[in-house]
Amino acid sequence: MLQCEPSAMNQTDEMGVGVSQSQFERDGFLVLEGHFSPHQIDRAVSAIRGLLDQRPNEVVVDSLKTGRTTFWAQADKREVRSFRFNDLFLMREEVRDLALEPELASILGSLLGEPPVLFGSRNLRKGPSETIHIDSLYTTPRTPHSLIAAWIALEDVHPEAGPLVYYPGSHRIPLYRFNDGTHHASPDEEADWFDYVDVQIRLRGLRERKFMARKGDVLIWHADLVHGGSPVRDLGRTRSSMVCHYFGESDCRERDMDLVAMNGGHWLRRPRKAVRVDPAAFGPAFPFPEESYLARHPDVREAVESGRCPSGESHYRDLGFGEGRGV
Ligand SMILES: O=C(O)CCC(=O)C(=O)O
Ligand SMILES: [Fe+2]
Repeated sequence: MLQCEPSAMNQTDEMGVGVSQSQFERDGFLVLEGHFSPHQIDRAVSAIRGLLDQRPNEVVVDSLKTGRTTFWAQADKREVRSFRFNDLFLMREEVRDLALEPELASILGSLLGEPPVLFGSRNLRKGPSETIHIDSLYTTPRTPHSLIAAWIALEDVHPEAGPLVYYPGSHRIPLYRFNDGTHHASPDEEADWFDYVDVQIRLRGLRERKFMARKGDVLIWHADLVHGGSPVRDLGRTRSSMVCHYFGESDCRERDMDLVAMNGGHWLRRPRKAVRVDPAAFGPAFPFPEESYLARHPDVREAVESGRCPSGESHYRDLGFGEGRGV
């Protein structure tokens, strides 16, 4: 069900996508209240739990405590709440069934003006206490604005559990230009971006809003909407959620990406996120992912095939790790 802002509603078309679209253009977000039934959510959650219990080698996590990216199979599983689980959509169709559920895919398609391509998903059991940002700072789409996100509540959100916060209308703040001339964040200028946005928010009188979601609710936001995870006040509370990011189809076609059609949209078949761990992490219990390393680094494959290098693993140990390559 589409929930419109009271001012955007009228008696004839309060549920119409046309109205929601104008609300999205005006405010940069859209709430779909009760979009998923408890059964739909539980099905995905139990598939995810099953996957994580198996600890397969391809699941990659980011630590919320240290920011380090590593393999879930090598992480401390008692700390399950302290990790962000990347791209489970690549491994489980139940995750794709939520992210590209037909009605959601159709709404995302209307807002983007073309079919959505699911390229990333992140699952969290806890609020990430993330500072405010816009997604296009880090994942800068080829065509400006051709990026959209959907945040799905996998349980009711408690006010002390670090609800997602966002600033309605902030997507209209002109994009900040970094010293290299792009809109892509450069790490040593992030503080400048923050100062710029802080001033813009105050000048425009924009106000923070919290997404007090119920299980099954969805918040869709624009590539340039300012948002983040508010601080978790009660560390014992979970805030189970899944956030999905989508590009517009044409940008992906231009880059010749491998798209799999689904429900009027697509998901991107791509390698899992790269990991840079000490070569000592690999051994009999966790073999080096030879094939994915060679696929990620065609120059290494070429060196192995021509006999200049014995294997991808030896390349990583002797050179690749030092060169900052990912596995
Ligand atoms: O879940 C959150 O609190 C924030 C997630 C987010 O900003 C993102 O994944 O883009
Ligand atoms: Fe974000």
